[in-house]
Amino acid sequence: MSKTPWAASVAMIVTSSSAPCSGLTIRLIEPPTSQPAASPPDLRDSAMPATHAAQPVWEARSGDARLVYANDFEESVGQEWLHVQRTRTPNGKQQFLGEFGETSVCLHVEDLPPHKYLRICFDLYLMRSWDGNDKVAPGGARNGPDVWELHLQNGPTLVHTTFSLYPHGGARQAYPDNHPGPSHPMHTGAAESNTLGYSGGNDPMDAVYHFSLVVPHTARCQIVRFSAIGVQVVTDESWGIDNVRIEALNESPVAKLDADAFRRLWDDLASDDPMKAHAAVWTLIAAGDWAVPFLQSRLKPPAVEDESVRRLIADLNHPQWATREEATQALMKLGLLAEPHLRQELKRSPPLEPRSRIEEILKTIEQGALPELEGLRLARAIHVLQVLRSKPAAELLETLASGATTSQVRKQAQQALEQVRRMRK
Ligand SMILES: [Ca+2]
Ligand SMILES: [Ca+2]
Repeated sequence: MSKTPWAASVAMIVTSSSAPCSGLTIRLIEPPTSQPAASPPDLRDSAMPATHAAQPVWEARSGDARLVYANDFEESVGQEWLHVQRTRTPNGKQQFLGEFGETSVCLHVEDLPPHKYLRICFDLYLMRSWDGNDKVAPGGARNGPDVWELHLQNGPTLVHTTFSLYPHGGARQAYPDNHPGPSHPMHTGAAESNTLGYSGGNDPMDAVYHFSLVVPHTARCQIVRFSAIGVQVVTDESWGIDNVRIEALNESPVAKLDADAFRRLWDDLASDDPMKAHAAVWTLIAAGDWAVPFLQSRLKPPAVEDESVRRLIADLNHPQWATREEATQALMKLGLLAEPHLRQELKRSPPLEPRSRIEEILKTIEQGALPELEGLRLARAIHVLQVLRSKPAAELLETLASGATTSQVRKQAQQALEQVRRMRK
């Protein structure tokens, strides 16, 4: 990997007994004006993985980003990390923090200036035979899933995913989505594949993933936790991080999005290109609470008047076949929204034809898991709300957790809501 332009700005760490959060103080780095770090934040470069940059749908705001921490691990690690082990990649080009196996590695950032958003950038190096979503090896041994997580202590889990690098088992990975979730081909979204010089058996086996995530944040101290969960021994599956960079921002780097931009983001959330969807998720998170009313307008079940559903149910017994058929289709389209009315009608022992039509509609609703991409869109939107974790975001999660939707969506929303409630206590 090429040396990053800001690599010279390694964080200056001082110990201070008067630090507001006790222990270490990370001294604010004012980036030199000649360095690209001083440029206005531009999500076109940072929020979107370089290899799959989707067309941006916003204008980046003029920036107020302040670099508060940077380390490329070429010179030192520093006491802000609980783990200090460094390794040079076999290709000799990079020194990084690692290698690690199944463990958590924490960065303590303290004495942050007043801010409303935090941008967290780093490179994740993955080495050797990560098994992605795979659970069981031939013979019954447990292979995975091999989970990697990024979590803000006392805050949200930003990434909880799996990676696959092993080329022979066909194992697929959750990244760029969260796990459990969909499965994508190995190396999806990787900025580099097999460049670091690691191997498993006779095969080159490593990958580099760029992360650049903006989250609403105001705390003066933050512990950023990087973890691998369920991986095998470090000689078989390992990871490390490099080029860590933290910025404090006073305003969202995403300029206020208009209705068209939100519509495109909504479409992208259900894109069959997972990196496009990933970019939409992190754009909505970086947009902060501007995103919530928009998501609310899309996620709240449409109000259905009881009377109109009752009329459609009555039409199932209409003398004209075309009207009966039309009502059947309309009720199927209403799906879960019509379900309670249909069940109520069944209890009244309707005549044979409407009864068989109602049974058919209910069967379709029960079997009708959401189309795959629609289900993914909802899971991604729920992740946005979980990371935003504001009061309106929590209220919308509450609506979804109890709303007229599939049991899977209700469960995902409930889990997200529980995490948000813990954070908001
Ligand atoms: Ca490095
Ligand atoms: Ca494994």
